[in-house]
Amino acid sequence: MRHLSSLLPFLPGAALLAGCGNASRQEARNDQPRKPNVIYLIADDLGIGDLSCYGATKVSTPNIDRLAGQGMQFTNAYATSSTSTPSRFGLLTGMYPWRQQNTGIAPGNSELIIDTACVTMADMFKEEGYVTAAVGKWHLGLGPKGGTDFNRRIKPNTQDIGFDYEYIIPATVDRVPCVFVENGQVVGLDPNDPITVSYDHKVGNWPTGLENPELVKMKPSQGHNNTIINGIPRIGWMTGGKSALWIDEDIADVITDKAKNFIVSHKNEAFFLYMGTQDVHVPRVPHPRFAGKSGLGVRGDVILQLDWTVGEIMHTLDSLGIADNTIFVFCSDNGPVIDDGYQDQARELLNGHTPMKHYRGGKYSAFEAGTRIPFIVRWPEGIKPGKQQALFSMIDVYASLATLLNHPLQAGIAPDSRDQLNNFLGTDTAGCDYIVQQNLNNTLSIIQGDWKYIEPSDKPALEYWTKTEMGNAPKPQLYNLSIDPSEKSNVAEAHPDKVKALSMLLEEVKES
Ligand code: NG6
Ligand code: CA
Repeated sequence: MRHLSSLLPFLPGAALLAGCGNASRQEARNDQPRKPNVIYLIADDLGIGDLSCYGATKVSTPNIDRLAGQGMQFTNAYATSSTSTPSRFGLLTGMYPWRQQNTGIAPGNSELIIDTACVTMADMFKEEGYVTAAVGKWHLGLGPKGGTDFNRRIKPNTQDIGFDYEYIIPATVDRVPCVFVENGQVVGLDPNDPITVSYDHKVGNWPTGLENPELVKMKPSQGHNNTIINGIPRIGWMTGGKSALWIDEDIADVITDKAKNFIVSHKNEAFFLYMGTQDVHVPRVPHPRFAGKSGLGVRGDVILQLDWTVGEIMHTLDSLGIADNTIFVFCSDNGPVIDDGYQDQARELLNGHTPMKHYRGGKYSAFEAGTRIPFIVRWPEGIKPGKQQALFSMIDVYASLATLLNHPLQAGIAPDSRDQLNNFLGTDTAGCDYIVQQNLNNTLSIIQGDWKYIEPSDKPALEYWTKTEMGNAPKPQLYNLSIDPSEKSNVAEAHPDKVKALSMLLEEVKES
């Protein structure tokens, strides 16, 4: 383990002094150097318009608002990708997901798609002496090539890529198997009732949404008609593992509890907690204490549930007296979607709520609502509260935190992640030179300054199920986001030089 004194220059006293001018506080810190804890909480499919701190008026998120009020709230932050698996892959590996095959939306029995030889962000924290955990939605696969065997200790798991502890939902809550995995073992599994999972054909004789629609309590609108678990038809077929099945209403409570327990158990050590909530992904199943509380139907209710989760984590930090020295990042993995496959009345009950704000597209899309995300960083000891309007991408979190920890990244590690520490802390308002995003069809776009270029694509203009505008078009697209944030007018023909410069820059990034 490194000597703590080597971290001193990286506790951002210098950056802070300019902001708050509190020299005595800084000296006090220097007397007791401690590595900051890091909590990275990634919500699922949460839109930039879903939080009151980002202007939502139909739903109130007081805990996330408090986090934003006490931290740096980004208004121009992006995920690398408009779906979950690639977005999370980019964050944890620091490599653009489109550089690797098999980084699309992973089935529930996918192999671990991060190579165990890869030095992940969690590995970096471990090397720095942190204790690390992954809790909640995972969606990066588990087990060897050929798929996951849920009936024995699953290897490799997150513990082979830098996490000391895991308590995870293997994929998404709409994909089988509907079980938690703790340190490689399915929680509560009866060995006499082994689990079988398939994504190509029916296994076992449990009812499916297709054959027994009368048994479902939440009807599908698209897909989602395979095995019924807890009255909800899922993607994929499973049988067995009855005693291990989760209860959808309790998932937020279970994973919040696991996260809190991890924090409490490691309050005296530096820790890194990566937490993925299932909220607000479909199926949206709030606990009864949130059901009906938002007035916007279940989608609104699970936003309240998510806000509660954030509040619970914050209260835990407060009660342990460790909030000041904890970097708490809150964001979404991709943009919002309203009907994502179940008839949950999300659209009918919107009541004027705008998850996408005024941005075009949504989850899956190359347009802004696909990847523009809420992004908040609170660190009372290191960040003066404010709004950060600079361009920022999640791909840069890894290298930025490496700089914070004074952790050298060897060549080839986190290859696409750039040090944007001052951007991350809000002291550099110039932001990154450019950022690159990916849609569901691997169409790439690049933003530099006010300009956004979307490369030509022959893929469909609308996503098949959700009818989301994908941003795919056979001709190059160019938008000036400063005057046209809703990407209404493609000005590529009027600015051939811009198109050329940005397409060349994008090609350079691809080839680098
Ligand atoms: C889609 C699913 C959608 C969701 C998504 C993954 C259908 C019709 N749609 O294929 O419901 O599960 O995959 O979402 O099956 S993500 O946020 O995890 O990337
Ligand atoms: Ca997602």
